[in-house]
Amino acid sequence: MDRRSFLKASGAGLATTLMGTGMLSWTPRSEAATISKTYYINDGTRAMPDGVSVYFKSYGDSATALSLPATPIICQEGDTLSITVINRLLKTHNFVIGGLKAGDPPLASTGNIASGATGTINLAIPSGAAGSYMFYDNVTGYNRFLGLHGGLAIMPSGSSTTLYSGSPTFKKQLFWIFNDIDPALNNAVQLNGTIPTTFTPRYFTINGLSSRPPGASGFGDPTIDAMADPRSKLSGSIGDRTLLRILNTGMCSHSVHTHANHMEWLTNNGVVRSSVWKKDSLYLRNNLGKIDSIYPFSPPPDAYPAVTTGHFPMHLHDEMSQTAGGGLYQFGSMTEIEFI
Ligand SMILES: [Cu+2]
Repeated sequence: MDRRSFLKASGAGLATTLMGTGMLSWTPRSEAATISKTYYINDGTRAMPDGVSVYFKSYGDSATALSLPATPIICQEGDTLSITVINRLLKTHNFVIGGLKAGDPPLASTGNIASGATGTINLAIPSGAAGSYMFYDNVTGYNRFLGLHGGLAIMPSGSSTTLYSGSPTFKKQLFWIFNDIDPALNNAVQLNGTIPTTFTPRYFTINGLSSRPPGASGFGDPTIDAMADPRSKLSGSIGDRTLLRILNTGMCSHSVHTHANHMEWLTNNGVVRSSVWKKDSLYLRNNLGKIDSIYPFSPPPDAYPAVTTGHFPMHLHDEMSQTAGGGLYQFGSMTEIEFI
């Protein structure tokens, strides 16, 4: 087996085991249920594309394993969310769910969780709340992009194919959570130093990873390379319409650009759009911006001769976000779109 085949084979094996934290799997129910999840607020370091080790905090699945972003939660309207958050760190933290719709409590929160303490949320999901949400820490303005964030998907009751009642339908769904990292901030938090008043990002991630071009260390490794990460990569055949739940935890606005197909643009910052536009680039607002769109997996309309398979990128059309360490091009927020 040559190196390329080996990387493909090992990638496929890992994709299977990681699927539980990647592509959202969902079986609708006719009855409500209680969805329970425990997160551990922890910390650790991760190597950036230029080899620099950077400090992060996360809502981990275990006491010590960093999870960037947190493992997503999926539930349906009518369910009760029962979330337990254990703070393993020395600072006070919390866990809030941003932007549940009007008529709900505007912000579901554990309240402050002191060092070593446990916080809980017990929240009945009302009808009409179907959509995509970010949960995060807002004890400080920066804990969110230090890594304490994740996605919550609320499905319409009984549906596995719609974002909201009457929406265009999809077959698969996943989160794309974008973040921007200024190591000066992360280092200051790690060292308990003075928090910088400026923010100059050097690294850009999708679901906690940045991409690696061919030949770079980690290329093709789904635990390192965002192009191969099953949590991010779009892989489908013609007709495998995929819902993209796009969240921006970072401080930079972005231009999300897909190749081969335009996206069907369903929502903007939590509001259902009055008509569905087809766009190849979508403006993603900074600081909790969010978009839902469907990647239709239609035959690429501009290909000549016509094709139904191939490999294409999703990248951000703001050029800074394709770099790392201030200039390493193609080490930024990208992933692969694979027509199989
Ligand atoms: Cu492009």
